[in-house]
Amino acid sequence: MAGDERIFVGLGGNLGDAAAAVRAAIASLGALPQTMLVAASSLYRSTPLDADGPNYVNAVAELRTALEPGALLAQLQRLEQGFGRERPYRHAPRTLDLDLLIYGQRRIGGHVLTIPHPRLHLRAFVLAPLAELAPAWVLEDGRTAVQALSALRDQRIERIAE
Ligand code: A4P
Ligand code: MG
Repeated sequence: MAGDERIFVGLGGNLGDAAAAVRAAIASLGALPQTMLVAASSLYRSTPLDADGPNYVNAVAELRTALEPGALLAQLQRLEQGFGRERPYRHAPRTLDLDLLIYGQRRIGGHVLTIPHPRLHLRAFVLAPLAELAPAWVLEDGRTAVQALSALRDQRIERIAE
């Protein structure tokens, strides 16, 4: 049913009960057509980076899916809408943001979809949950997720207790 590439989706939110939205969205990812939820990271609380508003709740989910990248992105955007996402301006506070971080070894360059996500290696709120699920995953610059995370100690992020 689902494909055999490892796929990672980043989740984030900083409006309303963001932890509840992220947990519900993880469950919704597992219910997408031709898709299986392989694993979900812990939830993390993080200070907004290049953005304003309340602290974020972030997490990463690993999927397997038969959906091609463009079709998966469309499903992620549909889920964002379902969670009441509005887009008044770039990096505005949001109930739920879903980013397609990694789709196996695929590299896609484009405005509508860039894979791997171009900013993932700069963000502790992505790398900490990713490192839980795939510590040895090698990023485009040759570093592992754990190595890239260790260079970002100045970014404030903490794991939320279960
Ligand atoms: N797009 C291109 N590639 C992708 C991809 N790999 N995954 C396009 C998802 N979308 C991708 O996204 C804008 C456009 O990016 C989409 O139309 C899609 O076609 P958006 O979700 O509408 O807007 P955005 O999230 O405000 O912008 P962007 O550029 O995706 O922002 P980022 O880089 O995701 O940053 N701080 C903390 N602590 N935690 C956060 O989660 N998030 C952001 C958003 C900033 N600061 C944060 C956090
Ligand atoms: Mg986004």
